[in-house]
Amino acid sequence: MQNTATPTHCPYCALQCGMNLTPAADGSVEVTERTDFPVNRGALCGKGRTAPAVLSSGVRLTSPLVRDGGGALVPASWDEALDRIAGRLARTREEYGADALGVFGGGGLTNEKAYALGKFARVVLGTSQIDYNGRFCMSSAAAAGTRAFGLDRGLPFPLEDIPRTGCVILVGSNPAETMPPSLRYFSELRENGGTLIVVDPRRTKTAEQADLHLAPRPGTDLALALGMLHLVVAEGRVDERYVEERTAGWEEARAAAMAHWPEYVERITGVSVPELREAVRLFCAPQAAMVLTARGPEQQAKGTDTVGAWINLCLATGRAGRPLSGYGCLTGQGNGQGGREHGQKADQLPGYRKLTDPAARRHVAGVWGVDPDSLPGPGRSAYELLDALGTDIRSLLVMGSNPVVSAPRAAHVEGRLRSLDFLAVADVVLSETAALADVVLPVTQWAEETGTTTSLEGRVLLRRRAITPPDGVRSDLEVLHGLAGRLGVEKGFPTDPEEVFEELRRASAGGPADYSGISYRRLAEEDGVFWPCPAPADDGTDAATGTTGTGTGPHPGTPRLFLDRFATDDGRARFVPVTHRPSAEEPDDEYPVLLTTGRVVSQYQSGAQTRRVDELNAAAPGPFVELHPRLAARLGAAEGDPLAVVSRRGRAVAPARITTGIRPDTVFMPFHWPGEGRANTLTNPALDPTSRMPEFKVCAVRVETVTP
Ligand SMILES: Nc1nc2c(c(=O)[nH]1)N[C@H]1C(S)=C(S)[C@@H](COP(=O)(O)OP(=O)(O)OC[C@H]3O[C@@H](n4cnc5c(=O)[nH]c(N)nc54)[C@H](O)[C@@H]3O)O[C@H]1N2
Ligand SMILES: Nc1nc2c(c(=O)[nH]1)N[C@H]1C(S)=C(S)[C@@H](COP(=O)(O)OP(=O)(O)OC[C@H]3O[C@@H](n4cnc5c(=O)[nH]c(N)nc54)[C@H](O)[C@@H]3O)O[C@H]1N2
Ligand code: SF4
Ligand SMILES: [Mo]
Repeated sequence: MQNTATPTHCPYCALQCGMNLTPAADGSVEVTERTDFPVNRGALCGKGRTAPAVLSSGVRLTSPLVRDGGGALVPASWDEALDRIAGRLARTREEYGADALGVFGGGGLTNEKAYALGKFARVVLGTSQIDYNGRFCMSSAAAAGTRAFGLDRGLPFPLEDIPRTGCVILVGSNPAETMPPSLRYFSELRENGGTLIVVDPRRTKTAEQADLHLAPRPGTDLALALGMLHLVVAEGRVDERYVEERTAGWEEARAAAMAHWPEYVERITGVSVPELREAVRLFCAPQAAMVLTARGPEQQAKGTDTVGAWINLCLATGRAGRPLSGYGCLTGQGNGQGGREHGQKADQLPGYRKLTDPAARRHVAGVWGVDPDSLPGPGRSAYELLDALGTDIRSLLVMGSNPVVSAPRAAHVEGRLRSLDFLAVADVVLSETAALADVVLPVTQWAEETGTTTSLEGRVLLRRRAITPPDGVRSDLEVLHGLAGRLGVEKGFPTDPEEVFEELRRASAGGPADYSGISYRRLAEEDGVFWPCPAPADDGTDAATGTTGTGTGPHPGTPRLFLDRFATDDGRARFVPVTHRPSAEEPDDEYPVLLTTGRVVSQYQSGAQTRRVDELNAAAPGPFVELHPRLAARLGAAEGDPLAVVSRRGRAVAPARITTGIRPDTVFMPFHWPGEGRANTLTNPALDPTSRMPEFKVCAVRVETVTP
C-alpha cells in the first residue's frame, strides 16, 4: 500500500468530487482535501467526507452468504456461492429459456462494470432481460435530449460555464442538498450579475438563493414551460433567425404552445401570470441563458414531454448550441452518465449504440467475437422487469441497486422479488434487497479498486485503488469472470479493469459516446476527458471501425457539444410539439393531497450505504412528512406527530415536519428509508410512454393523524 495520498473521486453522486485518500496508521483511510481537481476544488459534502466509514468491516459484507436448509443466510466459500449461482441460472435457462433470466444493474457501477454486466447478460446468459436503476433516474431527460438534439449527454457544457451565462432556470433540482459543492457555480453566477430562477413546489435551500422562485403544483412543469413559450411568442421574443437556421418543427411546436394561455397555465400550475411574465423577462434579458433540469420534472409519467417543453423554450429563444447557452440535465448517480452509455440498459449496446441497429450489432459482436444474430433484442424497462419477477422472469442477478427501498410501489416489488425461484445479489453491504437473496456476494468498494466513471459533465474520470480490500471480498469484475467461466465462457471477462476499459474503447469506437481516444494513462494525467473522444489514426486503437484519424495527435475531448451543429442527420435541433396533460393520478375526495418525494443532504439513495454512517444518521435519523401549517391545522397535527400517508398502493407512517416552505396542497417525503416510513410504498408506477420512467414525483394520497 502507498503511504502517500492517492487522488481519486467520491463513491456517491454524479458531481464526482475529487478527493485524496490517505492511509491512516490503523490501516484505514482518511479523506483529505484535493484542491487540484477543478470541479469541486477540495470542497466535499458530508457524505463524501465520511465515505470511508463504509469501508470498515463492522458494517460491510466480508463473506459470501448462502441460504441454508432452514432458510437462514450463512457464510459460504466463494466457490460454493458462485457454483450455486451458476447452477441455478443454468437450470432456469434449461427449464424456461434464456429470457427467464433477469439482470438488474446500477448507475453507481463503473464504466468497466456496466460494460461487463451488459456483455455478460447478452453473451453468457443470452437474455434480453437486463435493465438498471438509471431508468428511475434521468431516462426522461435522456429520451428528450436524444429526440431534440440527436444525442444525450447530461450537460453539453462544463459546469464552469454556469457563472458566465446570464440566467439559469433550475427546474426541480435541489443542489443545495443533492450536490452542495456545485452551489458555488450558482452563487458565482449571481455575483457576476446573472439571475437564478428555481422551479420547485418547495422553497428548498436552493430556492432560497434564487432571484425568482416559482412553486408549481407537482406534475405541472409541462404546462409551465408551455406558458412561458406562449409569452415568448406573444411578446415577440422568438429568435427567428436561429429558429430558421438551426431548428426544424417550429410551426407545430408554436401552435401547441399558443393553446396554453397564461391564465390557463396559472390555473393548472398555481404560478401567477405576473410570475410567469417575470420569469420570461429574466430568461430573455441576457444574451445567453440555460435551463437545467433534474428529477422534479423528469420523474413524471410525462417526463419526456416535460423536458421537451423546456428544450422548446431554449430553442425558440436561440439558447442551445451557442456559447454559454443550452439545455442540460443534472445526472444523479456517481456514474449515472457512463452507466447509460455502455450497455446495461435494456435497448442499448456500448458506445450509446442501439441494440436494434444492425450495424451496431455487427460492430459490437465483432469486438465480442460472437455472431451478431446471437445477440438478443431489447428487453423490458426497470419497473416492467421487476414487475415480471416470479412470472416470466424466474431468476435474477442484482448488481448495484436496492429496489426494495428505491423502486416505485415497493411493497409489490418486494413481493415479486420474494416470488423468484432464485435471487443473487452482489453488494458491499447487506442491503434490504440482499437480505432477500438466496446467494449474496460481498464486493470491493471504490477505494479498493480502480475504474472509470463519467460525471454529470460527460467528463470521464479515473478512480484509483488506494487501499487493499479485506480478505473475503472480490470485485464485481471477478464475480462476472467467475460466473462466465462456470457457465462455459472462459474468455472475454478479464478481471483487470484496464483490460476491460481497453475493450470498451474498441466497442465504443465510432458510436455516439466514443471513448476510443481515452486511456487510463491519459486519465491519470488530465482532469478527466470529455466524450466524444475518438482515437486518432496514429493511436492504433481505431482498428475496430477502420476510421482514419486526423493525424494531429490525440483528440482533446469535447467539453462543449452542438456549437456548430446538433447531432441529428441534418444538424438541426428538433422542436417536438407537446401539450399539457394531467398526472396519472390527480387528487380526488378519497385521496385529496399530492405526494412528492426526493432527497435530504445527509442520506444517499436507498440509504444502504449512508444509513451505516453514524455522523450521517445523527444528521438525518429517519423519514418525515413535510407539510404546510394550514394542512397540519386541518389534520390537527403538531410538529413531530406521527402521520399516516395512504395511497392506492399502501400506507406509510412518519413524523410531521411542518414548514411554510411547501405548497398547502402537497406533502413531501424523502425516500431513503425502508420499513414503516418507506416513501416508495406509496408511489405510483405509472410509466412515461417513451422513457418508461415511473411517476416518483407525483401521486394522490390521504394524510391522517395516527393515535399511538
Ligand atoms: N444527498 C443526496 N444527494 C444525492 C442523492 C441522494 O440520494 N442524496 N442522489 C443522487 C441522485 S442519483 C440523483 S438522481 C440526484 C437528484 O437530485 P435532485 O433532482 O436535486 O433531487 P430530488 O430531491 O429528487 O428532486 C429535486 C427537487 O424536485 C422537487 N420536485 C418535486 N416534484 C416536483 C415537480 O413536480 N416539479 C418540479 N419542478 N420539482 C419537483 C423536489 O421538491 C426537490 O426539491 O441527487 C444525487 N445526489
Ligand atoms: N420515491 C422515490 N424513489 C426514487 C427516487 C426518487 O426521487 N423518489 N429516485 C430514483 C433514483 S433517481 C435513483 S438513481 C434510484 C436509486 O436507488 P438504488 O438503485 O436503490 O440506489 P442505491 O441506494 O445507490 O443502491 C445501490 C446499491 O448498490 C450497492 N453498491 C454500491 N456500489 C456498488 C458496486 O460497485 N458494486 C455493487 N455490486 N454494489 C454496489 C450499494 O451498497 C446499494 O445497496 O432511486 C430511485 N427511487
Ligand atoms: S457532492 Fe456528491 S460527489 Fe461531492 S462529496 Fe457529496 S456525494 Fe460526493
Ligand atoms: Mo438518480
